[in-house]
Amino acid sequence: MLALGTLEDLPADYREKLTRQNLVPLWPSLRSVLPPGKPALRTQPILWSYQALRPLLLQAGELTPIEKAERRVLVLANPGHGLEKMQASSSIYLGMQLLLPGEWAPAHKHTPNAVRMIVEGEGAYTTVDGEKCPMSRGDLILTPTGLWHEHGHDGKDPVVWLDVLDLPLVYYMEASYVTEGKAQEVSATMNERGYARGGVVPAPVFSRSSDRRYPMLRYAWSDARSALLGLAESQPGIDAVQVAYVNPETGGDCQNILGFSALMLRPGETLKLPARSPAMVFHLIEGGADVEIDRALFNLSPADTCCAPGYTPVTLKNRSSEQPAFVFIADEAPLHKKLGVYEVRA
Ligand code: GTQ
Repeated sequence: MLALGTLEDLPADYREKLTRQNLVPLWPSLRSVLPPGKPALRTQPILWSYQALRPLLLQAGELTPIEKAERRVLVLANPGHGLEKMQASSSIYLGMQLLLPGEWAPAHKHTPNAVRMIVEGEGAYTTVDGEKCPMSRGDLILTPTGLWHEHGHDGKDPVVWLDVLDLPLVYYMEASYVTEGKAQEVSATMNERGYARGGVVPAPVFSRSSDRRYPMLRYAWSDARSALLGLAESQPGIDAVQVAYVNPETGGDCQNILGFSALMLRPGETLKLPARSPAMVFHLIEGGADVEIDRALFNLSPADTCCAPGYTPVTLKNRSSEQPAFVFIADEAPLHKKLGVYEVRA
């Protein structure tokens, strides 16, 4: 590829004239905005150890009352983007949130989509659009764009969950904002029970519940886990024991921008994922797994979280030859597919 002219090749007075007119020559920057063959990836493979972050999160509980935080979160930031950007990847934000017994994180709604993957503790709940969603380890709770949500805690021990938002993208779009609200009236709880059996959906004769853009807000881990075990048993030849969190009315991705799935690594299994354009996040729910991303090798213990840049092959390995390992995955695939830039490389 031909070397192009640089800024320094241009006379200083010409450059000043361009600047005064808010003009920029393309050719000195062409190779950096359109690098050959593969994007320049800012996202680095990074591991966030739960054992290392947990004491710091609990300390935040002592240092900062909930009223002074609104959301008491330590952000899992990727140094490749600069920590202050609070990004795990170009479009994924990750945060570990702590709620102590009796605390309440007040109602608001915002344009970015969020999900929560519950990490530890019992007795907390998120109320989303009037639906009370109890939290237990491994449950996935959606708070899609524009829906009111607040968090409460009636239990005895600290509750921690992983927030996954498309905030970096929505912020970049200059479309990120919040609206504060009053405590919601609870009008439903665990609507997802109507979807607990695959293949049948609520269909009352007088109204179709598919009118709701987000019919399912809570995905119980007990259901996802038993679906994975059932899949492994019924289809022993399957490439990957993986289930996607979908909108049960449409079968499509449960949210518009980020995709979510759960993966079971069978005892002794090594799974090679092809290089795909979207960045990915792996959070270990149960078991022990090694994740190889480029030249990085991470040994994940339960509640550890790591991220992989796009266009990079990833190998996941179950460390146990006796027990399955369970991994929660978030990725940018729905975004890439909608925008037409999705790629899988052999
Ligand atoms: O719980 O609503 O990690 O609004 C960041 C922004 C959590 C939340 C985050 C939020 C929330």
